Amino acid sequence: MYNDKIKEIENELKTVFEGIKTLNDLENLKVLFMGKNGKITLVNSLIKDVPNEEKKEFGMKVNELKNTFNTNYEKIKEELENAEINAKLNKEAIDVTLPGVKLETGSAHPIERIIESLESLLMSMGYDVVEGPEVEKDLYNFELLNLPKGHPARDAQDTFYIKGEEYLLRSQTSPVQVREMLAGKGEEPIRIICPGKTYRRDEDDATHSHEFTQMEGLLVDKDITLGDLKGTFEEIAKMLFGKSRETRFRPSYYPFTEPSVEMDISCFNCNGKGCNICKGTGWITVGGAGMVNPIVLRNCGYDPDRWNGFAFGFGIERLAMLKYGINDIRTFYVNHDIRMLKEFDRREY
Ligand code: 2NL
Repeated sequence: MYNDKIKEIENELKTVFEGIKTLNDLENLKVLFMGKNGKITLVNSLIKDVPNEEKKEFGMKVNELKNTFNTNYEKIKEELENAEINAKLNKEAIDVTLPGVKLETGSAHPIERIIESLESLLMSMGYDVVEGPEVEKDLYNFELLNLPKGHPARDAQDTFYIKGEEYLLRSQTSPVQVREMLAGKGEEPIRIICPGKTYRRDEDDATHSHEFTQMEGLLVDKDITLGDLKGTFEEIAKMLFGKSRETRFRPSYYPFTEPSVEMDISCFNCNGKGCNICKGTGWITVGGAGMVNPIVLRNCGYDPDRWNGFAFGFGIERLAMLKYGINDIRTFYVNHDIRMLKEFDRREY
């Protein structure tokens, strides 16, 4: 009777694993045979009714049942787990021969490239970069810079005035420097560069835009000379247009500097021999500068008997046009096609 029970389970164990397709099925099977009310567990509990002389053999047979179950269980479990992993690997397989997805990256605008290269050079020379508002007071943009009312350069024809005469769109970045001097209260030396947008009521054409970009520099200290300005300009010229550039100053006029100069570089195209880029002169004007007019120093709170300094200004579009060989200023403002910007990625800066 006990032996029949054992035989029955023994037979069952021969086929019962065949139908198992998932780990879940396998666990259910384990409960069915080895669980608290499992078939093998129940048969095992019959041992108390087995006559003493048969107990040993009965025990061995039940153990055999357990071993058979466990051996099969472990084997099937391993197979199912392997199958599961293989299925997962197949599903997640990566075809390394497929073409990649190209990531589009941005690219700096040529105007920004020039600004950044000037900033990094001048910062290495101890200058701070300072920015200011584009809507300015007439006082800071003109009046304190020795451009009194009635001066031709502040003609309403050339300036965007805003509601009356007190406010305007700045026509240069100098008001930022005026603000710095006023903040310095005639006591602090100043060494700053001021990049930013400026506005003039120009007709737009190949070389003029009503909105353009300037970078001015201002240095105020003691016993500064035109020679200091020349050395500074030389560094800028070589950095932008190459080590073999020569520089020269030509006399000029600005109301805010005295004396005033035009800053020229030897032509990078013909090396000074004369070509169509330098219009046969061998020289190219790249900016203006001068010693800060004592009137401007006094207007801004600096005693011109104790302080002096120089200031310079560059039109960034003009520098970029020269440097990159662009002949129409409007190139910078239209067609912001990444392919146009990418052209400049191949260049040094
Ligand atoms: C040019 C010429 C120049 C200045 C800008 C300046 C500023 C202060 C005082 C004195 Cl606060 N001067 N700026 C001086 C000379 C020339 O710019 O051709 N810019 C594109």
